[in-house]
Amino acid sequence: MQLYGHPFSSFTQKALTALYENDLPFEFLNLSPENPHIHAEFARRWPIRKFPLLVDGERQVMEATSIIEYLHVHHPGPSRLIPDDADKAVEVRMLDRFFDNYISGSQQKVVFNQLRPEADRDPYGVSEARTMLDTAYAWLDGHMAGHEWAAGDTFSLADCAAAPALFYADWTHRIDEQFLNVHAYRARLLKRPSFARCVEGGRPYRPLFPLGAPDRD
Ligand SMILES: N[C@@H](CCC(=O)N[C@@H](CS)C(=O)NCC(=O)O)C(=O)O
Repeated sequence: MQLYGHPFSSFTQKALTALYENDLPFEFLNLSPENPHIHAEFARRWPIRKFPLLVDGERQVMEATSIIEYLHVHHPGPSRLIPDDADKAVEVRMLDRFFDNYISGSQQKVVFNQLRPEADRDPYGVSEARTMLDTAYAWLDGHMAGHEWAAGDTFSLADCAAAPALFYADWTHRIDEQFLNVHAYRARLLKRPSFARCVEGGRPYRPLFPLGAPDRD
């Protein structure tokens, strides 16, 4: 297998977490600027140019969630990221959508806005995104009471989404101190060996963080 992505990209880290969970062999194709040939092949394969992208022989899978679903079906391992129980799987997929849409999506809005020329910035959109993050943190704090992982006591697809989402969201829009369950969950995610490996892989790129990476984590 080959994974196109960037070590500092949150959605790449989501897919990497799943690959590392089951110790799956793959080649990482780093979409960093010094690899123009990798960029060219990636753009040919996926004109939308959002990464990660997984290639497995003849098969190509885009979207981090779909990559994790694909790995679950075709390369299963001891870490079962989607529960066999169909109803529990609904919960996992629902929470995966929560982390992508309301935490990662909102934090990306703030970061991408910062990368725009001053005249093209969208303060209204940023303010909406920050409000959404506060609302999402508050909901998550209640949800995580008594939970070790997002969908209960087993690490899942939802936690692969949550790890980079909360890692970067806290840098972008600090999780209020009152949300103790969210802080504790984020700390657990950062200690999970699969995600800790992603954090280490992205560390050299921290100077690229447009809002300035904090001196922690
Ligand atoms: N819905 C996509 C989102 C992927 C995404 O937003 N990737 C970012 C990196 S974290 C990206 O490709 N950024 C490059 C760009 O927008 O040009 C997924 O779940 O994989």
